[in-house]
Amino acid sequence: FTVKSVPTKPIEGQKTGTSGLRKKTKVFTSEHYLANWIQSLFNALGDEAKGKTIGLGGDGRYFNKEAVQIILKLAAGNGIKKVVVGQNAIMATPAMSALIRRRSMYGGLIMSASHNPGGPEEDWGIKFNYSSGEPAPEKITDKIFGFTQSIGELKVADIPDVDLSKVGTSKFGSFEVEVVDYTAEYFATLKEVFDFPALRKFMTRADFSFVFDALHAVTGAYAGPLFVNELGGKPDSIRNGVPLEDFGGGHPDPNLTYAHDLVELMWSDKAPVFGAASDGDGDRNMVLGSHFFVTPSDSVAIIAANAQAAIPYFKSGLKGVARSMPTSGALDRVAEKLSLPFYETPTGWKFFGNLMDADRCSICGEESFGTGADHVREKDGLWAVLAWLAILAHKNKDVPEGGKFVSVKDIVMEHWKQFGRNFYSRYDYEGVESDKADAMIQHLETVIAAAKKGDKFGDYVLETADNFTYTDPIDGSVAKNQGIRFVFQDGSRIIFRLSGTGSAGATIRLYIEAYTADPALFEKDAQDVLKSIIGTALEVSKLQHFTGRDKPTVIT
Ligand code: VG1
Ligand code: CO
Repeated sequence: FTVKSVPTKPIEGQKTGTSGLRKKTKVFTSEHYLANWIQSLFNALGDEAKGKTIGLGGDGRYFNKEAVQIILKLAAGNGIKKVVVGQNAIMATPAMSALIRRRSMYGGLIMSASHNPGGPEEDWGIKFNYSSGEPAPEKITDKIFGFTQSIGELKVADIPDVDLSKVGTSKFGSFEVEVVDYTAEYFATLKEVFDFPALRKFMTRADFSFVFDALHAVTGAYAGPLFVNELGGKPDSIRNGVPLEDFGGGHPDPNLTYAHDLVELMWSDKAPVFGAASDGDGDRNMVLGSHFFVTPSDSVAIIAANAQAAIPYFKSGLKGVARSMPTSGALDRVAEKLSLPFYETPTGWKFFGNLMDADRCSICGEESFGTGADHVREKDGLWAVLAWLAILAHKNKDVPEGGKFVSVKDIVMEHWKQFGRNFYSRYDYEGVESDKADAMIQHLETVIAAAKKGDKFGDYVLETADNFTYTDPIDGSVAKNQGIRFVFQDGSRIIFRLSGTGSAGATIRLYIEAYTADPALFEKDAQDVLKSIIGTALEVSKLQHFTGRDKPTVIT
């Protein structure tokens, strides 16, 4: 094939956020928008990527079918030797991470805007992962952004569109495209982590029942093969299991607001023992028991506390654990009890990769429904569901069928009894005008600059207030301005940060946490317990004054 040089001009604003480049689909479909970013990526990678193999796939959203062909032509034009693509361009984020690792590929591209809605009027996105399967670090995403500002040429191979509907290899001169079963490598990795026969035995107990809601997103392509074919679950335990280009019009975000069908079922008379959901690209998870919600911050703590006993991959113990800064301190208490190295990182999975590559972290999580481990370098929704199944199986191993079944709620209550409860909530204010959000953060900067240890904030006494800075213990890189935090003397916290995954305007996130060791409070509603500290947060930030908002868009 020949490579055409197509002239182009820089397009403003192609800066990667928390997780890849996300914009309105209409922006991505405008002339050269996607091609410019992909070309800039190859420019940033330089000669290092030439002759290498990369992966490519996505969450099945609208525009992926066109995008995959644009990317293949640019890959060939830029000297990539081979691209491994999931059948029908499908590949969940953690599955891509597993694929890169198992095949020792140079990297991989994921076409997804994750939990953001999809369709012509909604969002599209793209992210690049490196050779250990981890999201590209900031030093590379900054470099890509640099190239987007000076780009003048696209290198496009004149190869035909590739048929991605059948598994197999197509050759175009020196360039190759291999279409693969998107479950194969991923499931092989999951089988190294969990005891599948034991999980199958548990799943088929008469006193166990289960539903998984794929929210019409990418895990719909994995749930049947995994939970039904591999683990013996009933076919009707999979809900919204067909991936759709617009996710059926919903937000593919597994939380109490957007996964409402599942929530309704789990709080009904017909509630199964265990319910779970995943997001657009399969890296997030929500875990529910009958009439019970497990917060993601508790989930990672409980998985870490039980991993060694319940999950074969961790049988010799954990190397360490990590959480993002706004995630509750529940994991900290587990780390302390188990004497494990513990790390607090900025929001976004890219900060966990270095710790894992250096063998310092086995399990990590975020409050935003992200939980994962070092079997891959992304958060992993199905892994989290299997981890909970493994813990349930372990806790019930001596309970005869029809005996006193240990439920999700029992496991969480037991955990709180041992460690105390970190009450937690996040308020999101979506679609705020950027200058108003910036003005509020500016105001908070002046508040923390003046704040001193011992100051009273409502019912709370300040320990420290700052804008979180992270120094990576492995490579020494520094990430500044990662969120305004007020840490109080009893461990309670108020945190403000702006989202880095939106496609328009600003989203303010307010994270609130209050700790209690008093068992009498454990069953209280988090919103009631947190009422006073939330009031303090709104007062301190003057949020309503700056944004005009008197209530959040989403509460999780
Ligand atoms: C959000 C979450 C963050 C998560 C990121 C990507 O980022 O807060 O914890 O890692 O989304 O998740 P932000 O910058 O909007 O707060 V996913 O599943 O959308 O890739
Ligand atoms: Co996601």
